Amino acid sequence: MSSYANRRVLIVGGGKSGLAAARYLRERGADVVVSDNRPQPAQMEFPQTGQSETDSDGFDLLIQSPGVPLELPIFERARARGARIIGELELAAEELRGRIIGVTGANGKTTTTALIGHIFQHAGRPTLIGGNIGVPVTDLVAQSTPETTVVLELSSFQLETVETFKAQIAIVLNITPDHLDRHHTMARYIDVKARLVETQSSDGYAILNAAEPNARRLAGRTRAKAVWFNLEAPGANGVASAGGEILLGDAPLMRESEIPLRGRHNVENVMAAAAAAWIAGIDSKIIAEAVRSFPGVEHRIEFVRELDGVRYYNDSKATNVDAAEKAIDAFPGGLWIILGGKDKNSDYRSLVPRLASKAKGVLLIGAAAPVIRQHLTEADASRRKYAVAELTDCGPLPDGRGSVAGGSVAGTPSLPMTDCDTLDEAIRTAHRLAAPGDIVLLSPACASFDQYQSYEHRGRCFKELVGSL
Ligand code: UMA
Repeated sequence: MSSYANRRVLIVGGGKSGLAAARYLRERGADVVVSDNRPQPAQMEFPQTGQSETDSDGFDLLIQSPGVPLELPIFERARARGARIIGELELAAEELRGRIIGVTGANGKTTTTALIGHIFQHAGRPTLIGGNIGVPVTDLVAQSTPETTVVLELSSFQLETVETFKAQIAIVLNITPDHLDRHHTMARYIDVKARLVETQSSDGYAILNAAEPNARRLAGRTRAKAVWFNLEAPGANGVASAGGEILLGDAPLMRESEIPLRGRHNVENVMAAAAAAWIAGIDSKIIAEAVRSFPGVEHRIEFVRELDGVRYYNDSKATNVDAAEKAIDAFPGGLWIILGGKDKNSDYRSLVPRLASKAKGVLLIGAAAPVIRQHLTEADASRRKYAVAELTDCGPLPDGRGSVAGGSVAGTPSLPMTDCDTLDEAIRTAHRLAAPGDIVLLSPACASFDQYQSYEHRGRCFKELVGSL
């Protein structure tokens, strides 16, 4: 008999993850109730309750959905009386079989997860893919066997409650600021991400980005063997890139130019995925073949359409500043970039140097538009002041550049920003203003929840609107 038989379990958050956990527990005989802070459909298959402090009374096991913060009073009270609080990942861990590859990072984890799945499938290995990528981990349990490779994209929200979950191969791509509205400090965000490697044992492998300090430092927090990938400097014991060639240890894998995805950050994703396949004993020819045939991930610098010589790209998955920077880096210039959505206490100032050199226009949408405008205006003003200082140092130029006129600098134009409110208006504005050769890029640097159900929903809307131009 399952240890959950007749046990009362409260699922907190009745979304994709919560309902999968509820069904999983019901199949094991548990008495499940779902708590949500929004009214649920009348035909909801489970008994429901609200999300006030006392709604967890009488339950000694609570399953937290990824999007529900652990600091809610409903959890505080349950915790105070000794109830167990775990996430859906930890729930699944008990029965999940096979070799588990866990992928985390602020950015690149969806692409890397999908690519690892693609390589293992190409190599004929039985493979399951899930986690934050959109498939709850409990939904994979029934299909998993000791021979399966289970590739999991894991967000900080999912790792927050990990106790016994253990990845044989863990990948940490990068830990740059994200979700600070939820985790509050960078230190806390790093601690949560570190759970992925902290639970590994000494026969496991931690694939870490040697070029990213926060990921690199996790080598000191794991018992697993560190395997490095490094875009910036070749090194022993890992995957490197030298002279445009990716190397597995000392052996060439493929040329960077053969990767069918835009952007240097995707070279890192390929290196990390190749390291996982290499550890699993997949032949390097098969790895390279699979990378070459990888179709990419929807909503990630996804080409949508060319119209009147203007190319439109959907990067709705760029829900933080670092991801948007990587997307900007992937293009040579001529950008009309759409920024905005739901702010996550982010700092948008670091976008300015890239925008100043590559953007023809910044189109602001959603609830975050005022804060983005404020940050970009401030950083742009100091950029232009700095440019004045530099020009003045060199003496005035013959064409008058370097002189200050009315508080602005001739030759150092300010960043052109337009408030568009909605995606629809932003696309129509870009369509009106863009010239042949330009790029219209939705890479919003924000979550989607102010105007959309998810980043996927926002990306689909973008594609539909662009399709209807
Ligand atoms: N809810 C509450 N109380 C709250 C907040 C939400 O009751 O305080 C309820 C909502 O009303 C809703 C439900 O919780 O009914 C939503 O639950 P959820 O936000 O945990 O979302 P799920 O539908 O369960 O989807 C989750 C992940 N969502 C989040 O982490 C926000 C999905 O990742 C994941 O694909 C899915 O589980 C399956 O594992 C999405 C995501 O945005 C893609 N992830 C973040 C990201 O990538 O940046 C981390």
